[in-house]
Amino acid sequence: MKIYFAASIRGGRADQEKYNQLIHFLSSKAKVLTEHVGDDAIGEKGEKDLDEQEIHQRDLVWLSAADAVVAEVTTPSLGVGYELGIAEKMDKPTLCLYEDTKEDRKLSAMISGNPNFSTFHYKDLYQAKKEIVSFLLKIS
Ligand code: 6IA
Repeated sequence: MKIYFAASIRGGRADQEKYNQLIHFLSSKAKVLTEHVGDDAIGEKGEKDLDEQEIHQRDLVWLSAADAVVAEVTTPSLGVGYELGIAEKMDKPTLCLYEDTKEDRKLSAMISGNPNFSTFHYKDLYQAKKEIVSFLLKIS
C-alpha cells in the first residue's frame, strides 16, 4: 500500500520531529511516498534540488499514485489544505491527525467538518499510531 503523508513545510516546522516519528511508524506498515516531509534538512524553505513547479508537479503525481493519505494537520499549512482538497476530489481515503493539547489552537472546520475525512484528535504519539493502525486496517 502506498501512503501520501502530508504535513506542514512552509506553514512551520515546529512539529518536524513528530512528522519524522509518524513517517517512521507508517513506513513499517506501508510504502510512504513522501518521506522527505519529515526530513530535518528541509526547513521552512523546502527542498533545494527541485524548483517549485517541479515540486508541485511531482507531489501531484505521488498523490495520484497513493492508495491513501495521512495528514498531520496540527500546524496549519496552505499546502496541506490544498493536498487534502485534491485528495478528496480523487476519492482517496484520508486520515487527518490533530494534536489537541494546546487550548489556543483550533482545527479548521473545513477539515473537521468534512465527512469524507477521518479526523482524529490525539494527545500523544501512541494514540496517533494506534489510529494509523485502525485506519490502515479499515482501508486494506
Ligand atoms: O504550504 P506548505 O509548505 O506547509 O505545504 C506542505 C505540503 O505541501 C507538504 O505536505 C508537501 O507534500 C507539499 N510541499 C510544499 N512545499 C514543498 C517543498 N518545497 N518540498 C516538498 N514538498 C512540498 C517548498 C519549496 C522549495 C522549492 C523551496
